Amino acid sequence: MISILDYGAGNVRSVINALESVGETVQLITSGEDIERAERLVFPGVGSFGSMMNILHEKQFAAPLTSYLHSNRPFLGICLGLHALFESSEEAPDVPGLGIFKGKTKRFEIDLNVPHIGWNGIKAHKSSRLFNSFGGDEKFYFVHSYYVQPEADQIVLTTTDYGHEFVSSVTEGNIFATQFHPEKSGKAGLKMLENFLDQSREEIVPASCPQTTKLAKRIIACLDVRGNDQGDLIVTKGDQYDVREEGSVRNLGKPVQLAGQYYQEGADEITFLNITGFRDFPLKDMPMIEVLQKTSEHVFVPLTIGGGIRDYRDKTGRHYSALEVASEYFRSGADKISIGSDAVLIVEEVLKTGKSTGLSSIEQISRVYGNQAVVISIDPRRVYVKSADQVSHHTIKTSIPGPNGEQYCWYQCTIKGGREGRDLDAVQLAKTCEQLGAGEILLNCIDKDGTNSGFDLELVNAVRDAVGIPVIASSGAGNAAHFHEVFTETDAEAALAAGIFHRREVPIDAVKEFLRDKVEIREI
Ligand code: 1PR
Repeated sequence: MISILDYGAGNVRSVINALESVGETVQLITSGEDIERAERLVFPGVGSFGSMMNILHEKQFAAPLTSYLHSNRPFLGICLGLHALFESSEEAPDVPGLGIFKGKTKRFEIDLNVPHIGWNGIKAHKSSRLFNSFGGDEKFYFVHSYYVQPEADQIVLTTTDYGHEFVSSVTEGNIFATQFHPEKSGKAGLKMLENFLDQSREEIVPASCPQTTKLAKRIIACLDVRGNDQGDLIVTKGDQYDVREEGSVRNLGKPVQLAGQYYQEGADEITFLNITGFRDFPLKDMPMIEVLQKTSEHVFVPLTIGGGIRDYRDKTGRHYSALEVASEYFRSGADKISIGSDAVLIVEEVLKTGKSTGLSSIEQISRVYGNQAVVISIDPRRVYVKSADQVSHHTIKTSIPGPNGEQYCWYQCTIKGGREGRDLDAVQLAKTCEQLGAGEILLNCIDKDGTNSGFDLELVNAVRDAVGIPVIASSGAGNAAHFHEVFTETDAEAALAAGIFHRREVPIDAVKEFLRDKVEIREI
């Protein structure tokens, strides 16, 4: 039996699922007495430091948690569950931490993108049972903007490099705490959880940790999901967003089963897009919630869900906020939500009024769940112009001239799955969303979608250069070399594909095989 400290934010479901998958029985902590009684405790922190500490105090968890930690019973802190152990955090300078360890949590000030999102390695500083059966080249999933700076070197278990070397896990006695998420780190993460649970395992130092760890480029499998004409939820795939073939919605498989298959083949993340979410209210019928719940039971890499995340009023007049919709998704196993149409409308309003309200879906969700949890899915389409000054939008000189020989184009944002073009360009959208609190850009391209002709490198470079948050290149992958191309000719952090994976033309492991020794990737 293991107890999980659920203070109400983020994706506790993933941690429960991961622990259950390695054979553990899980109990949720609901009171201070539960903490006092716990024999083993996992504290998965998600969200922001200040709100986490406030909730710990409000729920009267802080004092029993502190005494639990002083009792040397087994403890595993994850992410904010690591930060909580220190004295303070730059994320909320006026809010003290638990102060179990001397030191503080600092924000990355580096030339690289922040948050640090993705799979990175670890360098062991001492022996531990957590490393049992590890070779040293395993990668783990990180997603954070802050890192801990302990005063005592003796507690450092691992460090990782991102801009500079930082402490990625600490240990003292039976306390372990990791910056990375073992529950989202595939087989290596599950193995680490098993090692934590089994106190009899031998302490080792992995044979060969890297001298410098490197963040891997991520390969993401995307599942566009919708109901077909018979009402079944299926994975479909469009050609330039048209998902119908001879009048019927193309059916490429079942969402939960395909997600499981892609996880086994080495997908670094799975994204579900409910492509008719703009017209259906996601909390009315719950199929996507069920898809997430089932998927997160056996897929231990990050899950993103998009489609229909916006404020909504139902027929009875009841108002649902985008935050409520997102919260339901997080509770069901999502790590990130992606916002498409609503982001366009929000940015249009911000540009029109010159200010943000603080109430938009992007702002509200990122405030509660952290920037890293908010992905903006952009569905742009090329619009050719004769000269750059013909429009007020961000134009590029293109190497792919338009139908009338035009040398310039801009990327028009669309809403409702490409059905409606707006007077807003993708670069402006991405920049404004970053300012509002988005943590990542999922950059689709309607012209390239389903064409197998490669990613739109010009689009990726234009958006990549404009923002400091990670960019996922999407649309057009037709072979493994296209992934190599997008990773070497742009600075995209991740590449997403759908059709080639669904049609088994190029499985994910074949993409990784091709990239091996050319581009930093995660091996499974
Ligand atoms: O607007 O917040 O409700 O979100 C709706 C979401 O659904 C958006 O993220 C939007 O991108 C997506 N979407 C809507 N309609 C479609 C469609 O295809 N008819 N799919 C759609 C978007 C694009 C990618 C695709 C890549 C890779 N699909 O997700 O997977 O282009 O494809 P490829 O590798 O086969 O080229 P909201």
